[in-house]
Amino acid sequence: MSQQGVHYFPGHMQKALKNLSNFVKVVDLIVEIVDARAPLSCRNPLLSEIAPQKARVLLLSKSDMADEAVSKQWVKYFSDNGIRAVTGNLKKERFVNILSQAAAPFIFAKREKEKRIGMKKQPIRVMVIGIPNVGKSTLINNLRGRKVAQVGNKAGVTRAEQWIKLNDDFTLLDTPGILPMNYPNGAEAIRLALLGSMKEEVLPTEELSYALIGYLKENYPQSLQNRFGIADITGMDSQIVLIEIAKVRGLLEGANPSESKAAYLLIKEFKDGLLGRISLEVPNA
Ligand SMILES: Nc1nc2c(ncn2[C@@H]2O[C@H](COP(=O)(O)OP(=O)(O)OP(=O)(O)O)[C@@H](O)[C@H]2O)c(=O)[nH]1
Ligand SMILES: [Mg+2]
Repeated sequence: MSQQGVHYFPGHMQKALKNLSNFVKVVDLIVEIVDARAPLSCRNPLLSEIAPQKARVLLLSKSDMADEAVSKQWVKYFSDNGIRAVTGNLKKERFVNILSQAAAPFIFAKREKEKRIGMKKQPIRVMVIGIPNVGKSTLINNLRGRKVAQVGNKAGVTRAEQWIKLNDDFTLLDTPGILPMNYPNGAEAIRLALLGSMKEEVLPTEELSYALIGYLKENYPQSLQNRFGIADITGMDSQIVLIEIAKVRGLLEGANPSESKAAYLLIKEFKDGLLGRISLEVPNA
């Protein structure tokens, strides 16, 4: 996965970044969400470096779609680098306890201080940040126990910040996804496009599908067996793989198998997690 650089920074992200630097002043804890399938590529330096003095938890979302063994390696990798990291499925597991546990020392310190200065109990303010489509709003809904924030499997669903009161201990801030302005490393941009964190128009679907097939060939050669009946793609030309997919699914252009329709379908099935548990990067790769 190495292509030329990509420049992409929509106007609403510029505004969101400016807002963030104001909000960050009033929050106690930052939850930075990254997709477990490519956690390093998902870390936006504009966000990772914001307010380094504030307490932070790195949450690797979508564990149900990632390669379990690789996710374990990632959690260890971040812990080894002094970053508190947890992984999970935001649609299934209850995260309230994880949040309470992560925030326990801050709650304690805050309550002590309030007592000392005779102040009324204030909730811990938690800001949820990350690039688009990693599950920020899903986490908010998960914690709240019902749908209070809009979610969707595409980039840019949340457009404005929103405070949500959870209970006496927590208030949450949902924020719009923000990407770095430049991707000098095209491979990172490809990963983010495959995760649905970049708008589909930014990178052409066929280019993406070639990158994905190339990666699967080396790392998950049997991943197309279940959905498309292609037993092993090792040694297969990427174009042939697309033609096979087109044949199996009856995707035609005129009388011929359509490579572009197959590319679109393959990417969609990957994004929906239908190809199985696949991670797009491993630590120190
Ligand atoms: N399978 C799975 N899907 C998830 C998980 N977390 C979130 N999703 C899905 O991922 C998509 C994006 O979730 P959102 O919560 O809208 O993401 P966001 O980070 O708020 O995105 P923006 O508002 O666009 O920045 C939705 O289709 C969610 O249902 C998870 O842990 N597992
Ligand atoms: Mg959102």
